[in-house]
Amino acid sequence: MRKEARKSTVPLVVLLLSCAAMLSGCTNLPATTLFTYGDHATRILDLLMPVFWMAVGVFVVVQGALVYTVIRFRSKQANAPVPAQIHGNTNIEIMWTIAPAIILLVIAVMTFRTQAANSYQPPEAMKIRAIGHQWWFEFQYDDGTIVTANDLYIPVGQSVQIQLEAADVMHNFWIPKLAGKTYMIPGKTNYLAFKATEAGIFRGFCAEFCGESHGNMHFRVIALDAADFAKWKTNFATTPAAANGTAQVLGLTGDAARGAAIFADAKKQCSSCHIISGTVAKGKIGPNLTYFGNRRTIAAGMLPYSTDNMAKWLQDPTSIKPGNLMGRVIKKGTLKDQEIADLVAYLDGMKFAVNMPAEK
Ligand code: HEC
Ligand SMILES: [Cu+2]
Repeated sequence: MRKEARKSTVPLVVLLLSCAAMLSGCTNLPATTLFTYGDHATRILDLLMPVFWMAVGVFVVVQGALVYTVIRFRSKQANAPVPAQIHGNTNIEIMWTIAPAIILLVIAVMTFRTQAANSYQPPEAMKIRAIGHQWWFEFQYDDGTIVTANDLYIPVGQSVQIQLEAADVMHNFWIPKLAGKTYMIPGKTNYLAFKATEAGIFRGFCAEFCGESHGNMHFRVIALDAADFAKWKTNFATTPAAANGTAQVLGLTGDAARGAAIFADAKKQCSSCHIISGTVAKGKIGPNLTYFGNRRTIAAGMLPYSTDNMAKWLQDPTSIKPGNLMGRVIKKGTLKDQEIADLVAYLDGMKFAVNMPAEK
């Protein structure tokens, strides 16, 4: 009796769960492709919807015919004889060859048009270089004068052309609400052009399995109104000009000054993997940490940005993000609590005001 009850509830639960999963696709979740704010993603959606409804039409016709046949021609008596077998009706064969061919042709034409529109590179687009690393994204503006990571700032209403590259293995650049997936391939450059139509913060993901922390390789696109974007760029370009990056030159005091000294200290190794503009830190293995205080997240979306989370990261990067390259050198206990507090004060202090739009 109990066994039977379980048998009948399992399919129901599965059905309800899959309905919930399907319906959740219809709400404006951070990673949905059904609510778009960029031309590239909108063109894909404009292809998806008609194809979806055509598929619904085919489903209804085929399943309708099947259900009708099953009910209309079911045998009403037990041990009925096998009915006459019909095979190779020429008219029907022609009909169900031509009808799908027409549907597929329509879909093919629509697909080629979308592909052509989405691969067009407007010559006036603002050029930004994006490099995929295990497991974070690097962004360069103006031939590398401005370099940041994991937060991609773009202007609203203007086409940007992302020049996609990879430093180690293949990655894939995807911003569900703004632009479709494009590969980042070592030794090859791909181009992706798109335009954000509204200010907002949008989620981005690596969409190609690229190793242990592939699932932890996220980024944010921060689309700012033209004036705010121009301000961001100007502010970023005016890094504290200090050839040797000493605390005095940077105008730092207290914890932050000590943090700057630790960061610059070759023995602590931060400077051999990270760059901070205007300082002695010139390492190219990890993300550029210039104006780190402006970041939205820590370690490519692993933790929301906060000084507490930064301390957690510095205590033991591996426990936060398995396999990450920093964890090979900075292990639990490498940094003392006071050193962590100093580094956090230093990194958090490097920021300027940005008119942040809402998460979308
Ligand atoms: C062996 C090279 C290496 C060393 C040494 C190193 N880091 Fe890192 N660091 C990295 C890499 C690689 C990442 C990116 C990890 C990821 O997201 O996968 C990173 C990430 C970070 C981040 C988060 C960056 C972001 O964009 O969210 C901070 C902050 C940071 N490191 C600070 C430090 C400090 C402070 C030190 C010195 C105590 C240090 N690192 C030493 C390689 C290193
Ligand atoms: Cu990746």
